Amino acid sequence: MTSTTRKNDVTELDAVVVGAGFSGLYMLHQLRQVGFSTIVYEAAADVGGVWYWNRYPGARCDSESIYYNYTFSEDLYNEWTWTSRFPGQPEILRYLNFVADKFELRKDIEFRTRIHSAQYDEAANKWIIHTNDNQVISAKYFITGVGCISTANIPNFKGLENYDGEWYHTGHWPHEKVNFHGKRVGVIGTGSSGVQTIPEIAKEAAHLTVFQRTPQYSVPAKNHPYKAETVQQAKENFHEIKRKIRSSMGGLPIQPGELSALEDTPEARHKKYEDAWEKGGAYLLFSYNDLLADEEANETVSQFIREKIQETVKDSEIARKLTPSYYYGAKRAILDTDYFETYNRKNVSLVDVKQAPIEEITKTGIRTTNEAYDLDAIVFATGYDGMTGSLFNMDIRGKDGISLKDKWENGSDVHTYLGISTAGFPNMFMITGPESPSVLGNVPVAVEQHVEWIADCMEYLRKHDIETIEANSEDEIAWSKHCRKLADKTLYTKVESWYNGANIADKARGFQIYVGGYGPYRDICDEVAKKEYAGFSLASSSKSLEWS
Ligand code: NA7
Repeated sequence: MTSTTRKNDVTELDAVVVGAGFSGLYMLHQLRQVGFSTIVYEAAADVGGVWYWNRYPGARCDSESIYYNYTFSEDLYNEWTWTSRFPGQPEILRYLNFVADKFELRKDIEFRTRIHSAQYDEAANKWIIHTNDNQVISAKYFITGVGCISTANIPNFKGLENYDGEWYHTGHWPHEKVNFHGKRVGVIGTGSSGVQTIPEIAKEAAHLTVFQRTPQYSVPAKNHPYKAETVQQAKENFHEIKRKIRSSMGGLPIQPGELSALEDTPEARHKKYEDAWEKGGAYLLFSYNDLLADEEANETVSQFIREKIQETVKDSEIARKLTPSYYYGAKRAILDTDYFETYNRKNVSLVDVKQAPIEEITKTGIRTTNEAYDLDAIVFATGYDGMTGSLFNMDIRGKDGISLKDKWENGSDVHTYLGISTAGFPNMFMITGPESPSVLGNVPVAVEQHVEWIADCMEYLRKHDIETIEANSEDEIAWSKHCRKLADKTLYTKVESWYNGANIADKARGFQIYVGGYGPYRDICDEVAKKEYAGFSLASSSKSLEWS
């Protein structure tokens, strides 16, 4: 157990970490290794982060199992054996429990404890942290591992409180099995969660009505059980895999093709797309080097998927409603198992709520501007308040009592330095914060890079008797500008998505992700560390040092 001290009912620590998902678990392990007293505070009853909460039928990761894990420990990699190409939620949760057990992490995690405020006390150079159960903690470092998509978005539909049926959000699914047998079920939302759960619910429900606002491009995952030799081979190639995914663009050992989609003949291009489609997974988007940058190139792959939808869905009117027109991949690319096929079932219907919006949740179901639908259960697959939502859920205040929410103008003016820290909030680090590459790839790889960088930084500060580290305002403005400049060269900013806050009514729009790739971003962070934390102000108790 971490050696904590208590003074006047205040727990004193070196570091407080928020969240016991991939980020918090590894952060705790790393800080323990180098001797910082650390406690993780977690609102859930156990480890897992989003994988603790996302228990909906069909919940599965879109990254391949053998890459969707930690690579900091070869022993861990060898001891765990994934069973299928894309891991389901129960298996990922078992993995994270295995990690917690192996490294005895639970003894330094306080479960069922939500941090509701963290305020920097400048005179003491400490973060004063309050929890929902009235604990007060004083820590030198405040580290958030809250994930980028963990605060559920339940749209403010009129009348939900009057609804007599059951309702669920995919991101807060009950632990016990929800029984849809013989029931009329409505699913609102066709993002990743909707696309994964719709085929599963359709198998059980008497009737399923899908309420779709924006149609999705989705590619078959082609999930299958792993052969023993595939996993064995991965274990034997651990170092190679680790090296490749850490230096790759998206945390997977796949790099975008070398050609532009427009350099190939239509026949060659079609063959390439067909091959990628057959392989399943992320290959399609990686077929060429400009599918996310060039409108014309993107149209070739978008059209390819549109044709697949029309071939799969038998009813041409339903196929038309399911066919998207925006740029494939600019909204989060999705993998599925039998999503479009599900619309051929007799017990499934599709309602276009862009054309006829939901007006009200009534006592008996959902009423759109066109029609009323009686439902025994409603599933909100309506996503998350992404990127900033979970940070804003805590009242985080830096120097002079300025809140993070105010500094970032409620999300409309986010500035960070490297997505790890923000000026005015000394000794605070964000794991996969806004303006880091975070969600644009295989997230555990991004998590490990941030955790290792932060732990190294803290060791450096301790070794050099440095008391505070704080991002310089001008450097974070330059970083934000750099992020936006890169993003503006892509199609991400030309489509409405949760990446830019457009999924939530009244949320400020802004694309807050570094699109330059995991590997290049790692090099930038390493260079900053090598230059003794260039872009940060470092202060010992007696003197202040500045590099920029
Ligand atoms: P997403 O991808 O944000 O999807 C949410 C879905 O809910 C999407 O289809 C939304 O339509 C729809 N939505 C949201 N609000 C409404 C309202 N008010 N009315 C109708 N439909 C609505 O969340 P997921 O949980 O599926 O996936 C999140 C991420 O988790 C995913 O990208 C992976 O990274 C893992 P919209 O498209 O905004 O028009």
